[in-house]
Amino acid sequence: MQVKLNVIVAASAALFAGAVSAQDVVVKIGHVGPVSGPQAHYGKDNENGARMAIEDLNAKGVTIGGKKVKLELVAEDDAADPKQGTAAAQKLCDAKVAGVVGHLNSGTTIPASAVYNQCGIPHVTPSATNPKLTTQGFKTTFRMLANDNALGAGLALHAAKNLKLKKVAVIDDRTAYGQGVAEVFAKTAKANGIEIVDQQYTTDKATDFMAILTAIKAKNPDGVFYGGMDPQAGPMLRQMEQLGLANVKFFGGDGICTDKLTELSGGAKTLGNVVCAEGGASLAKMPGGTAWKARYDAKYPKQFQVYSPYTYDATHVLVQAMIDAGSWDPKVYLPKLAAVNYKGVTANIGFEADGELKNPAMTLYNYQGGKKVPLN
Ligand code: ABU
Repeated sequence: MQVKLNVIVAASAALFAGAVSAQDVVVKIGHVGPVSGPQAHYGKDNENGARMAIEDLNAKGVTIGGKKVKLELVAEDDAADPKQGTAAAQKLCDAKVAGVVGHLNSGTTIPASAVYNQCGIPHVTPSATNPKLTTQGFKTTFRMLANDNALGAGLALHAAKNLKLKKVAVIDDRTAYGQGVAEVFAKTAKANGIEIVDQQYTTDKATDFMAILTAIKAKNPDGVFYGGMDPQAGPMLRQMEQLGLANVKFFGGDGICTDKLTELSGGAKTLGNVVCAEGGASLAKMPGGTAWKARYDAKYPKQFQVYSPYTYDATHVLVQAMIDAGSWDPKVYLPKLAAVNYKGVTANIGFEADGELKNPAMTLYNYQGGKKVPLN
């Protein structure tokens, strides 16, 4: 049955890649994220993390059920588009990969999760944070970090309790992630005495925010929350500076919390007003973060964004479950994945019954001199 699932006897591959012996079997692991379009920098970073894990595991040698296996990454691009996301998921099902790391966006991961559930292949998202993902009852879905209930609420509490803000405007990009995290922020902010003075909407393709920022300026807020990604947050920060919103705090979830935000905000001083939240520990506080990041930077200079440590760990977690089960057949190793206890670079990883990470951390950041700095 395993041969039918996902294994290619590698005799023919060995003709092309001398490193593989005729006895090795190839176990395919999928990765999906946007490696084209405005979010390609996130997707490439994620794919790099998964590729690095595969290379490390192959270099160390992996034996599953007494067979020496060669892991192979099958990388797909969904361009952050829900339709392309489900098409990529179906392609990976058809290719009979053993498991999938992905997708990156909530808007692609939620519909793709139904495809993986249907074909019985586990997927582990390193970055999609919309809480709905794990409420669908799919036993094949797992998440590597805290969700937007933690991120939106953590930012709102910081705004209310630590920064003592009174009036905040909310913008979101109408994606599953942007809308969801903005809703949690607004609800928690209101419950903690902050008035939401305006609510505006944009898209994950927009670059001109002058009209909505002008409307917001008229409401005189002391903070703006943006639910969305950095290709919009960067220009938004520049345009806030142009409009004289220079002293307004700017909040966002993990989607804006990238190294690239510095470049995309083009030297705007408003970058210094940003507070963003990520659903894990800072690299310095991760069990293996600092050493791992040094190796990543040597391999992929200037490509680090946010989630590659999580794709690295997600790949290891899938393979660990296969080793524990002695099989790469998803039906056989899925219970081991649900019960996994793996010491990763990012955390000690185990999953709740719904696929959420057990005991996720959360870190707030700001930008000091253009560098992202953890606040806790
Ligand atoms: N977590 C922010 C970026 C990915 C997403 O959830 O859409």
